[in-house]
Formats: sequence, structure tokens, C-alpha cells
Amino acid sequence: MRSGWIIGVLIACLLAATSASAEGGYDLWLRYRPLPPTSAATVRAHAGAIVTQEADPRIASAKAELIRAVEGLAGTAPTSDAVMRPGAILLGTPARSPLVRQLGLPLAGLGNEGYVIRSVVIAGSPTIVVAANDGAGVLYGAFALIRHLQRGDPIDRIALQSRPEVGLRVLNHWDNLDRQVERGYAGQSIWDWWRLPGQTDARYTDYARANASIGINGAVLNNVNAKADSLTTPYIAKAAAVADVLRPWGMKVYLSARFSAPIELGGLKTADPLDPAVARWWRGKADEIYRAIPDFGGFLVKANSEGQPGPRDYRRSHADGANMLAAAVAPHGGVVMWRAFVYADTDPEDRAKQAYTEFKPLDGRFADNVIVQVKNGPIDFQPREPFHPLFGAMPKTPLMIEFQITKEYLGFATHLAYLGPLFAETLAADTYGKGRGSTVARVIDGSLDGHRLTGMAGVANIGTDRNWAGSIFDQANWYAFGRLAWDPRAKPDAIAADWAAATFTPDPRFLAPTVAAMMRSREAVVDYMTPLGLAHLMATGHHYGPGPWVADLARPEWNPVYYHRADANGIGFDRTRTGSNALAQYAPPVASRFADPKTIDEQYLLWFHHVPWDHRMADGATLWDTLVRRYDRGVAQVADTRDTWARLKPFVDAERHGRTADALRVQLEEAQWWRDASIAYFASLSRRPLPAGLPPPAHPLDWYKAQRFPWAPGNPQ
Ligand code: BDP
Repeated sequence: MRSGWIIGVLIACLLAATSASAEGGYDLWLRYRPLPPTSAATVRAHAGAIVTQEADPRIASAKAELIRAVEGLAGTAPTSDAVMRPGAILLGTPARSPLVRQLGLPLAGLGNEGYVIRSVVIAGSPTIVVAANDGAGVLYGAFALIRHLQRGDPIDRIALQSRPEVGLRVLNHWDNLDRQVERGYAGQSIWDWWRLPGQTDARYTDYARANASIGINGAVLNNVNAKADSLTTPYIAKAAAVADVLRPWGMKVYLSARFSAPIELGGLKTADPLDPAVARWWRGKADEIYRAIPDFGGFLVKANSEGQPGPRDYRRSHADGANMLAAAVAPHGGVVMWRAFVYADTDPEDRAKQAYTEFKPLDGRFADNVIVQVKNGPIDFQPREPFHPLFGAMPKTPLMIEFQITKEYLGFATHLAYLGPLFAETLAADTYGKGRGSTVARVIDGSLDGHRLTGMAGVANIGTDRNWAGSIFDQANWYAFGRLAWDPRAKPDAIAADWAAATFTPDPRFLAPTVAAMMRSREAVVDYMTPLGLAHLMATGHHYGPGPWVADLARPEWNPVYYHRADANGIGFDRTRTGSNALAQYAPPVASRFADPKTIDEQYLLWFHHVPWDHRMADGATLWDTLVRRYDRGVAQVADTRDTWARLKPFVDAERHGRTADALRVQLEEAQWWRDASIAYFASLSRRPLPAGLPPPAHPLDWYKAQRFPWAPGNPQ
């Protein structure tokens, strides 16, 4: 008897050890591994049953997820009930659940997606209620409760309340129909278009669960560099099958629309937005989509940008194009997300200025259901950019912000770079559009200018990799995007802590060093790739590795030399009055802050100023010495994170620890490569020695120039 018991325990331990060591990361932050015994007992006492009284698919999802979470965290699955019993969690809306209604909870002002979580007493029994005005809010409340449980936080007197500050919280998948993901570093597209609609994948549900858990409520399924095929009848049926899976998790699908589709699919001779036949074609197409997907979200459009067709081909404005599409989806409640990422090689103006020049005059000319989607910075998702000057400059137009979650310019999936600080830095930036306090967050949550249509988009980093995102730590960027879209004022370190606790362990001995390393990680990338306001120094096409010397590409603004402008005298892009005057696109208090190389925040110095190599920095050191030291500091930071991670081994299963350790080793090599190549190149121009004690580059400059990577991932074909 006793030896049987011991063998049983041994087998259980073995199983636990094997499953722990075989964690590939598929479960993301929804792992639900057992809590310490006392926390587990508390959860069991409060979550013996999940009670619902209404048939709403989102509430059904909430219930299923809570059952799964409690079972994993506390070891016993709650029962599913329609009547109260002691120690239950009650989920529902006052409109349809009498038990919720009688509680009279303060739900006014929470909209459809907000929620209230409270400890209450029903018929003498302590109960946790998750209540909302709609099933969507119940779903988000359930996930908030789960987050609480995962942290091991006390639940006997819980009182949480939240509502999203931003309406459209969407992922943009740059996924092609052949499953290649443009700028994707995590395998193929999860959308298996070929097998759809007949076969869907269990991954689609897990994808939707993960998004719902962080409040993401929409997905644009196909690349902004769109093929018209996505709008054909067979592909609409495929998108509809995906929509059916995502819907119970509160998510809508959207499609990127190719502006010339009326020509390619409709046999028309033109896609001129003011041609009635074109408008009619789009209306018919929208009607067809809504028959298949009644809650279709709408279209995302990249027009007249990097070779894509658009209204400018017909001498029409972006507003003409957007409004025509908006009219097609308006009867169905759809929206058009129209991108402001435009620049043209025929335009000699500084690339950083072109979007503003083109869109600012259109302020107030867009239809009510158009929202203009603006990248966080004026160039292109660089490791650091100042905020885009359109924020704060188009008060009559709803603007949504677009971040890149996939790390095209921050070391692909291999480099550990937590983007929470990057996102938060832009959101907190003050545009002074309406005086002090006009932050980007207030522009995009609509509060600054009173807009109801609001949004935040993130270019997804999701693929078929077992861990979804290319690495475990890249999952944190998906997570942080969702949490910041819900609350643009949330703190990135708190988000990192929630993520790391759910993904690994809430043990503070693990959390503190991990969060600290995450919080420093993006700055490290800035340091070893593009310090002090430099930008766009990557190699051509695939954008893997350094290429600051590249000067021979067809379009001037594709060449790194266009951006850094380094020569024997100095370095940096003069965007002041003596240069391109991009500065004038910012409100005067911002412009004056950036105008003086002596007072500008040094992280933007070379973005706005061309300065001599011997320019004195605030601390008295020369620019050249500071530049080299920044490169060095970035590399040192990666080495430090590698060492920290090595020490954290006891807290992490072998597989996830090992894969992360491997990635950090690769990152360190690549950080060194960026540092050495950049220093070798800039030293060839500055002709100055390295500061004393700093090692010279490992190879001569020509060696770095000769590196070729024809099969680097993510490059558009
Ligand atoms: C650039 C990417 C390119 C995208 C483009 C965009 O390199 O692949 O198509 O952004 O946002 O950064 O449209």
C-alpha cells in the first residue's frame, strides 16, 4: 500500500517534471499552473461553481475560461450552474441575469466592454460577481479576475472596475495569402487560407482567447500590401469562417482592401473614387461581405504608399478615397482605417514631413466612419522616434495610432526587447495640440477633441511557431500592446510584471530582476543600433543587421546615408529651420524644445540636428565619444541580461529557459556586430580615435559591408 503510494507520487513528480521541462510556450500567459497551496485553497473556496443565467456566447467563453483557469491554478474544476450556491463566481449582465440585476451594481458609464468585479453576499453566501452591460464586458471582467488569481492576489474582498479607453483595439496581420508573413519572424501565417473555410484550426480559438485576455477586439487578417483576391467570394467565405471562431471571444475581423480591386476583380477601367461605377462596385462588395460576416469590422487601406494604388492615381485626395469606401460600409456600421503612412520618391521633401504635408490639409474632410491610422513616429517604426507630428494637428479627424509589435527594426524575434516602454513613451508624449497635457494618449482615446471613434493598431508578431511570437519574451510585446490599447496610461513595468508572473511565476525573486531587465531592454537596442536620435541604419530589404554605409538604392529615402548624413565634419539630419524644418510641423512649445542642440533631450539630438563630431554634450563629453560609448553601453546591457537570465534558471522550466538563453547569446553577438560595424563605419568618416579603453571593431569595415543574408525572414517577395 505504502510503496504503491510512493511510486504514485514518484510518477506524478516525474510527469510534472517532464511537462514542465517540455514547455514550448504555446500556452502564452494563460498557463494556469498550480498556485502555492494556500493561494490554491483560497481560490477553491471562492470558485466552487461558475454561475451564469444567460445564453451569450461571450459569457459562455468567460465561463469556460474561468473553469479552465481555476482547475489549473487550484486543482479542482468548478461546476457550472444556473442557480446560486456558496462560494460561487456569478457572471452576467443586469439585463438578462436576475441575480446580477438585484445587486444594483454601478455599471453606468462602463459601456459594453467595461466591467465591475465585487465580493458580495447572495442569500447569505459570499460570492464574487463579474458584471457588465454586455457579454463583452463580462468576458473582459473574467480575464481580469483570472489575472488577479494568477498573481496570487487575495480575492476575499475584491473590487475591480475598468473600461477600455480606446474603442478599436486591433492587430494588423501583415499575412499574405500564401502564408508568408511580411516582417514576420515567428513562422508562417496562422491563417491557413488554403484549408479554410472547410477546416479551421484549434489555434484560431487559442489566438482569440489570448487576445480577449488582453482586450484586443479586432484583427485585420491580411497584409496592408493587399491582394485583391482577399475580396473574392471564396476568400470572403474563408474570412467568415475565421470570424465565426473569433466572435465568441469578442473579436471582429477586418480586411485590408486593395484600392484597385474594382479593376482587378470588377472588370472596371478605373478605380477613381469619384466614379459612380467604382463606388457602386464597392457598395456591392461591402454588401456581399456583410451577408457572410454580419459584424464585419471594415477595411484597412494602404494607398499611394510604397507602390500601392490609391486615389492619388486619379488626382483625388486621400479623403476622396477613404470617404468612398466609408460610404460602402456605413450602412452596415463598418469603419475605414485609412493609413497616413505615405511618402513618394517623386517628392523631394524630407520623408519625415510628407504624411503631415499631405494629411493635415484634409483635417475635417473625412466621413464620420473614417479613422486615420498614423504610425507612432514620422519615419517608420524605428527603435526610437519622436512622436508623429500629425498627433495633435488634426483635431477634426479621429486618429488611431499604429505600433509595430513585430520587431522588424529591433532585432527580429531573437533580440529581447520589451516594447512596453516604447509604446508608453509615445503615448505619454505631449503634442501641445491644445496646450499642455495634449498627450498622444488623449488624442487617440478621443478625449482631447471629443471623438467617439478611437483606435490603436499593432502590427502582429504572431505566426505558426510553437510559442506564437518567435520567442517567449516576444509574447510580452503582444501582451503589452493589448494592455496599453485598453489603457494607454498603464505603466509598462506593471504590465511586464503581470505578464512575467502569468508566463513564468509570481515569485518576487524572479519577477524583480526579470521586469528590471525587460524595462532596460529596448533602450539597449536603441544604444547598439541607433543611439542619440539616429534612425534607419539597417541593411537593405530584409532589414537584418547594420548597413549605415548603404548609399546606392534607387530612392534617396531608402538609403541609410540619407538619414545620418555623416561626413568628415559631423553627423545628424538637420530638421531645424536651417534644414528641412520638419520641426515646424510640431506645436511651438514642442518645436522650441527640440530646436536647440544644447537643450534638446539628447535621445533626439541627431534626429533634429546635424552637429560636429566635437559637439559638446550636456556632460561635457564630445558627441563622438558619447556615440561610441552608447554603442558600448547597449552591448554591455545585453551581456548583463544574459547573466541575469542565467541566474534565474531555478525559476524556469528547462525548455523556455534554454531557448531564451540561446536567444540572448545570439543577441549579444548581433549587438556586438551592430556596434562594431557602426563604429567602423562612422570612424572612417570622423577619423577620430575611440575613447580610451574601448575595444576596436573585430573586423575591418569592408568585412561588415560584405555580409549578405539572402534568405533572411520576413522580406516581402
Ligand atoms: C515598412 C515595412 C514594409 C511595410 C511598410 C508599411 O518594411 O514591409 O509594408 O512598413 O507599413 O516598415 O506599409
